[in-house]
Amino acid sequence: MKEFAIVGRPNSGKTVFALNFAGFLGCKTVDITFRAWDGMLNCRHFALPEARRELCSPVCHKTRSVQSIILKVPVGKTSVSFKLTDTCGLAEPIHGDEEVRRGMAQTLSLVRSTDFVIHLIDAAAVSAEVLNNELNIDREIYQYGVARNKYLLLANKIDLPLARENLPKLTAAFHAAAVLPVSALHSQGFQEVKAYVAANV
Ligand SMILES: Nc1nc2c(ncn2[C@@H]2O[C@H](COP(=O)(O)OP(=O)(O)OP(=O)(O)O)[C@@H](O)[C@H]2O)c(=O)[nH]1
Ligand SMILES: [Mg+2]
Repeated sequence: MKEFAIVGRPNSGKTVFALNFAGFLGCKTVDITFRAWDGMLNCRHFALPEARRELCSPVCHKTRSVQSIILKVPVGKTSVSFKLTDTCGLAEPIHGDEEVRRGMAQTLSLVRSTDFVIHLIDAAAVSAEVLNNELNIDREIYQYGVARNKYLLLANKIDLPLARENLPKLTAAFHAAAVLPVSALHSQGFQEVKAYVAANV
């Protein structure tokens, strides 16, 4: 089964995307497997609204380890299972909290082993740094993803006017990648994401 890893900065909307995409694919409930940095597994069953309440937050680094959901996407006359894995957000500074540092290391390790990278950027929060500095974490994920080929960039929070304003700058700066505008919160642009997933499962 192919794995699709959702990566990006803290607060870019990864967990909202994972849960609402599961809803878009027809799930009312999800079984989430949490894998701690030391390999400890824990599986929990959630109704989607409950998962959103418990796992999403405007406070950075809400997600601190990988959490996976098995989903199905229609392909032709059949449907194919895939693993959608949400991750601890990546950022440049060495974080003061050991759990976050371990979570980020786990994300970096997953980026190397996963079949496909879905990179979320908060399009309402793009700075000159994100657009131009090659040492910026978003540009590093982009360079790595483009080189590996199995990579999709989602310009998230496109429901916000600032995000729509920034979109042309983002697509120009990340021109070697497919950039899809989405609103994880409102499930906008999900049909296009689904087509990408179906083409790569
Ligand atoms: N307006 C808007 N807000 C969004 C969207 N997607 C996510 N958010 C908000 O952004 C905040 C962060 O969302 P999360 O999904 O928890 O972000 P994350 O990337 O998982 O963050 P970490 O777990 O901390 O790495 C929440 O307050 C969400 O409601 C979107 O498409 N539009
Ligand atoms: Mg999260």
